[in-house]
Amino acid sequence: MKLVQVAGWLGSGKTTLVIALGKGLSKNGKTVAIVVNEIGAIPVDGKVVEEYGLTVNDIGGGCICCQVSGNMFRTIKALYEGPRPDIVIIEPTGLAVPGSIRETIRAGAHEMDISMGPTIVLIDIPRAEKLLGYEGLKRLVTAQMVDADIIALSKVDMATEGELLEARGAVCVVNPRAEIIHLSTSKGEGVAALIQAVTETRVEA
Ligand SMILES: Nc1nc2c(ncn2[C@@H]2O[C@H](COP(=O)(O)OP(=O)(O)OP(=O)(O)O)[C@@H](O)[C@H]2O)c(=O)[nH]1
Ligand SMILES: [Mg+2]
Repeated sequence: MKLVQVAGWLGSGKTTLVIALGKGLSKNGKTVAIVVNEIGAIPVDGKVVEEYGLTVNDIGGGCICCQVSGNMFRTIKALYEGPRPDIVIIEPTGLAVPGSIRETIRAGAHEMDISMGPTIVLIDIPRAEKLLGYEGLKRLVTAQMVDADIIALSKVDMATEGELLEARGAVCVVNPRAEIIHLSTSKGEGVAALIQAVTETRVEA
C-alpha cells in the first residue's frame, strides 16, 4: 500500500486532481482509496469524489496535520487491515503542512508494509501573486512547498506566461529539490505525468 498526498492552499485544485488521479490509476488497474480531510462539518468533497466510484474515507473534526492526526492514522490502519488498496491518496485541508502528516505516518507505520509516494503540492497560479505576497499566507504556503517532492503549478490554463515564469522562479527558490509540473486538470495537462510519478516514485518515509 502506497500513500500519496495532494496538498495545497484552499481552492488550489486538490479535489479536482485527486479525482483525475483516482480515475487514471483505476484505469491502469490500481485499486485506489481516497482520504479527504474536511474542516467543516459537511463533507462536500467526499460526496463529489464518490460519484466516480472511488472509495472515499472522510475525516472531519479538525485538521489531520494537527488536531485529528490520530483519526487519520486509524483510517490508514483500517484501510491496511481491510481492503488494502494499492494506492491511498490523501487530500489534507488547505491549511495543512504535509510534512507533519508524513511525520504521523512515519511514527506509526513501522508495523505495516507501507511505502511513501510523492507529496504533491499545488500552487494556484492565477492566485500565486496574492498567496506569496501576503506575509501571513506566504509563511504557510512556503511551509507547504518546502515539504513537496513535486510542486504542481495549477490552473495554468488561466495563467499568463509571465505569471507562470514568476511563480516558477519563486518556487525554485523555496524548494530547489522539487520537480515542477505545469498542471491544468481541466484541460488534462500534467495529469499523465503525475499518474506516472504516483505509480513509479517512492520517497524515503
Ligand atoms: N481553470 C481551472 N480551474 C480549475 C482547475 N482545477 C480545479 N479548478 C477549479 O478550482 C476550484 C477549486 O477546485 P477544487 O478541486 O475544489 O480545489 P481544492 O483545493 O480541493 O479546494 P478545497 O478542498 O476547498 O481547499 C473549482 O471551481 C475547480 O473547478 C484547472 O485545472 N483549471
Ligand atoms: Mg478539496
